[in-house]
Amino acid sequence: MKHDKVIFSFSCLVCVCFANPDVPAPEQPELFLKKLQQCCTVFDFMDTLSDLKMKEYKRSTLNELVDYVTVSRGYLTEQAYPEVSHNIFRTLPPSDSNEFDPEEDEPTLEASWPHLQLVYEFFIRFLESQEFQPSIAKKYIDQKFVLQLLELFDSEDPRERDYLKTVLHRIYGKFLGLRAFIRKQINNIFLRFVYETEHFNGVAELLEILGSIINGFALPLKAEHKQFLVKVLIPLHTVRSLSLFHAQLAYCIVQFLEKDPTLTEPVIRGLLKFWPKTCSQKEVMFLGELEEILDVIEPTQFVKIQEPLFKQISRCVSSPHFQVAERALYYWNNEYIMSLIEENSSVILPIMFASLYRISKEHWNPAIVALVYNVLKAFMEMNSTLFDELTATYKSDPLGDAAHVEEEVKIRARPINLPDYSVSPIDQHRSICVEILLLCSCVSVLPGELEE
Ligand SMILES: *[C@@H]1O[C@H](CO)[C@@H](O)[C@H](O)[C@H]1NC(C)=O
Ligand SMILES: CC(=O)N[C@H]1CO[C@H](CO)[C@@H](O)[C@@H]1O
Repeated sequence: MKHDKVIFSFSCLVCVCFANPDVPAPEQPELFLKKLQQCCTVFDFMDTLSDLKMKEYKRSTLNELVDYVTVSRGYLTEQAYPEVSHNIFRTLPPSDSNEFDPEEDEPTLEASWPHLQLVYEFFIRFLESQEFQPSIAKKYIDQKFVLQLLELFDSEDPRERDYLKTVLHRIYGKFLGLRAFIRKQINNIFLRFVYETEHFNGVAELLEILGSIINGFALPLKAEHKQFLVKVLIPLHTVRSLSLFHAQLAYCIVQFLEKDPTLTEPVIRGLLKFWPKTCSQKEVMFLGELEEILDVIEPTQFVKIQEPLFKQISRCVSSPHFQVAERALYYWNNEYIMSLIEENSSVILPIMFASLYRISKEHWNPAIVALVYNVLKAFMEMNSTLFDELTATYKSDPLGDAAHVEEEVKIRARPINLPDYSVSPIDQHRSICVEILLLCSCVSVLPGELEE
């Protein structure tokens, strides 16, 4: 709740410039300042019965201020940006349970939200105002301000994090001198998150901002950015709560690879290195991300990584977990991946064949067996000579009559209703793209060149 006060103690002073156009000019700044001062009173929202009238009064005043800052023009003079040295942000309330698990527990919602939301709203409009001058405001919106802002991303309240995301994005867009600092601090938050705490609520939001930042990186990429990819983004995959930010993380990774395809090999090797050993849910996420990467991979890069990659895919196909096997087999429904496999079938078939053959004979799940027959059929059509050679190696196989694999494939491969991946990471991914575009749309500096 102190936070409220903070942004206000800042904006009070900064925004004397915006005033009610209906009031004669000399009185405007005074009136505006008065209203802002009124709003600096902070109420106790934990006590739901106290000060009801005053709370409502403050809410409507905040609303008025939001309107002022949106429509007023022509009052932003240098005197309106006086020195503010103490922008003390509130400290976040301690979590109800010490062991807040964002995957399981309900977040603690911010009690003062009816006011806090308007404070954020006001601040964003202020930053977006045509008359806002970064060169003056940078005295107040400085590194310390950014540090405090970043700390608030740990808020349990997703509504607050959503506003913070917009605030930070606007600041990144307008304050060129703070960009390197912001990236460095996000870098630090992530490293602490991966290697020390495994706890920070705003990882997904920070990744979304990064997604749009990466979009604007200039080529060739700086060593610093590549390091961030390899040393920070890839290790983020090891965190237990990956599901909470995986879609945003995959988006950032793909952004990097679209910028610079030569990073494909280190990225895929990194994913293979951190491949989940015991968590099938995470394995499905990795497979989803790999498919997104394969969707944009260049054939020259694919060739470099195909062997270790398909060894892993072959292991996934043989997984006793139905969803893992199914997700891996689903790749054969992707036309671009099929074309990559086909060009290098002499490498990939021998890697995959043993698993597929074994599953066709002994997997417990008929749906998986059916998918496998389809994959075998595709392989047979790609290169029947090679296929025959491979089946021949199973001549003396105790599991069954290898001589008839081919006939069996012809009989048993048939159209299958493919699993519904409508809530797959790819779709999530699309909605993130939309979010990021929205995030960028209001700032003329974005999403173009974001280097300082
Ligand atoms: C099919 O596989 C055989 C044996 O590995 C190979 O010699 C031949 O070039 C392949 N054919 C095509 C079209 O790739
Ligand atoms: C061993 C092999 O077949 N390599 C081929 C893989 O595909 C690329 C084109 O994408 C060819 O250039 C390689 O010869």
